[in-house]
Amino acid sequence: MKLYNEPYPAPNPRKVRIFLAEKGLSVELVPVPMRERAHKAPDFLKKNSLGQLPVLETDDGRFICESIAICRYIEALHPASPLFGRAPFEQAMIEMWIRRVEFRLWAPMSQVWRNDDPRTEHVVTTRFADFGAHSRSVVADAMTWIDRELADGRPFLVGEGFSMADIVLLCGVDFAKFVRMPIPEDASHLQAWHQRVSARPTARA
Ligand SMILES: N[C@@H](CCC(=O)N[C@@H](CS)C(=O)NCC(=O)O)C(=O)O
Repeated sequence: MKLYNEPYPAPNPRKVRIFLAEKGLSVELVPVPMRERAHKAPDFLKKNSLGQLPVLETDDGRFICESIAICRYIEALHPASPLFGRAPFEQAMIEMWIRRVEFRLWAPMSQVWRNDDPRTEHVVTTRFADFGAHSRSVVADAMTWIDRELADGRPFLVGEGFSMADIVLLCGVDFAKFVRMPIPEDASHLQAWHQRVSARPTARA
């Protein structure tokens, strides 16, 4: 398998790298330099027509796009130490939290990146500055809400075990900081969770 990759701070390939590291797996990483727009080159568009990273090339030469789909594929091939849960209820909770974090945090965060960050000005031609600025407060609200959810003292988003939901939240929170939206200072439960998951060696993947 090969992972078409862009290093940190790109948050989506990072999800897959952390997932692989948690599984103790390594795959060939193929650099696709986004600064050089390599992800929009005709050859790469044949792999992913949306021109986005990451993409996984399977051993038989097929391509999987979307970070969560890639991780689910790897989980199916390597089910030991499951990161998408074991029992049906746990699986449902992990799915629920992945979706909640994607919709509540990642979606507005992407809008800040696209509409209200000077580093994307040269590529995003139609920008809505007010929408971008407003999205900052939506991200802050999402972090405050997740902080309240974690106030029950559970160590991870879904109870006692680290899961894919934590990977999605970690990569989201770290990219939000890169876009100048750090965890609010009074969000102590989210801060503690962030320190806990960042201390895992796999967070550096
Ligand atoms: N939903 C996709 C999102 C992929 C994505 O947006 N990747 C970013 C890099 S972190 C990208 O390729 N951005 C360029 C673009 O959207 O044109 C996933 O989870 O893989």
